[in-house]
Amino acid sequence: MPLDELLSRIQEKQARLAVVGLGYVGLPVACQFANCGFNVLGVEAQSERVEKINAGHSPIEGNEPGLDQLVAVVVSQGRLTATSDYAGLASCEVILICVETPVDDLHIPRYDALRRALMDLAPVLAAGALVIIESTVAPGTMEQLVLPLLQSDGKQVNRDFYLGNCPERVMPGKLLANLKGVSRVVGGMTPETAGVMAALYRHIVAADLDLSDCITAELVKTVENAYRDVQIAFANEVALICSRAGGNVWKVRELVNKSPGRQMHFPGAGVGGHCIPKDPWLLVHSVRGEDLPIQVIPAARATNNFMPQHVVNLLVEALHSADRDVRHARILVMGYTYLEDSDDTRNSPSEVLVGVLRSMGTEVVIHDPYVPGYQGALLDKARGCEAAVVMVKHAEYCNLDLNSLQEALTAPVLVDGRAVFSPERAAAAGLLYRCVGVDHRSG
Ligand code: SAJ
Repeated sequence: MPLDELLSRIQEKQARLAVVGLGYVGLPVACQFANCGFNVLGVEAQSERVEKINAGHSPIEGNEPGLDQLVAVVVSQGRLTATSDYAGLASCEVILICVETPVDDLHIPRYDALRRALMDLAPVLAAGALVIIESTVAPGTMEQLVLPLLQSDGKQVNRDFYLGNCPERVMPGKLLANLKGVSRVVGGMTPETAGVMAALYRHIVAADLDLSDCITAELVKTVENAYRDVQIAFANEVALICSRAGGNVWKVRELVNKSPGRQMHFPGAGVGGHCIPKDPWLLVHSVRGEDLPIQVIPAARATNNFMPQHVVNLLVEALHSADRDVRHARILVMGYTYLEDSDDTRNSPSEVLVGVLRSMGTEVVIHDPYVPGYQGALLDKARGCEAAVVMVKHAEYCNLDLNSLQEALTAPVLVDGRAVFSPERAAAAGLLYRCVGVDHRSG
């Protein structure tokens, strides 16, 4: 099908869409296209997800406003159907690929899911179809991996099919809102393809659609998250400096940000989640092997990864000040998710902290209001513990009565990884208090 014919069918919402991968990226986008009038086929490897979606329910964990209702509506209207079978893609004219693209322990991208999706799609890809990669990939992946796999049986891009890259910018807890309200880079293998892609996304995106090419789209996505990681690492490094230089990084940050053009991020107990710890490595991978001094981005990852250990160090020193040995103590860890008021535990700094403490012989009790198995009355869990360590700034913790906590803890020590409390509030409650980025010796 010529591109202009596909454009018309997209504009009239006649084009049959497919979304491969119905996770926190694919499911919302499949629902939004279905909700605006397209017929959408969702292809998902996990059969239990397929069943749940076809029953009209969202399999996405956590609080995603409007998503469960939207799944019910579009499934009941017959506009969204989920399957594990790739054969149905043969009748689709636009195929969005939204599969995971993790990195391994050596920071090498693991494209198994992407490779499998492309190898299953290539043989059934309809003539004139448009393939759009929404997954975050290392710059250069479209040219070096995606294109060869789709052309593997002799098909030729821009003749037999069209190809583009439109990275997702979803954020957990705001999936549907962000999908509509956040701008997107629309990278086409040709400017004409980018134009057709923009016509498609215009149906569901109210924000800017910035037309570009694939390498730019790949770079923007990985750079925007590497930028955030470096900014957080800078704040964490300043916190480490303040903790020994007699300062309070939280006050320093507030005053630094009054200087025009400064926007110092928040230091803390570490950097978790599914995007920020991974995307900097995808960016760096694109120039692996080049003789370039790529230092800032890897160093930022190392600084952010150190922060859970820094919190352990604060705890060891505080317990020592209270004549306690952390190896024979019971410690309450407050917060196990990677982000406040979320239930998402992926790459959580708390997981690292708990592992370090347990390797030292410390008994660890975990509380998190959002994680099944760690819920319950905080003070009940605190009772009998020597110390409490705050790793996540859940709203529930902000209102905690520190006098009650002091009565429950036996040392009593409070280590604050997110400046939820203050030295003054803690001292008033009789707690021995340590906070990331605050030099407790400076009074
Ligand atoms: N964090 C800090 N200090 C900060 C900000 C975050 O320590 O100043 C920590 C958080 O505690 C968390 C981790 O970093 O452990 C990541 O937090 P995040 O706010 O970046 O949340 P994410 O991981 O959900 O990031 C997503 C990203 N969105 C996409 O990739 C589409 C990111 O680009 C967004 O900037 C971010 O959401 C957002 O702003 O909500």
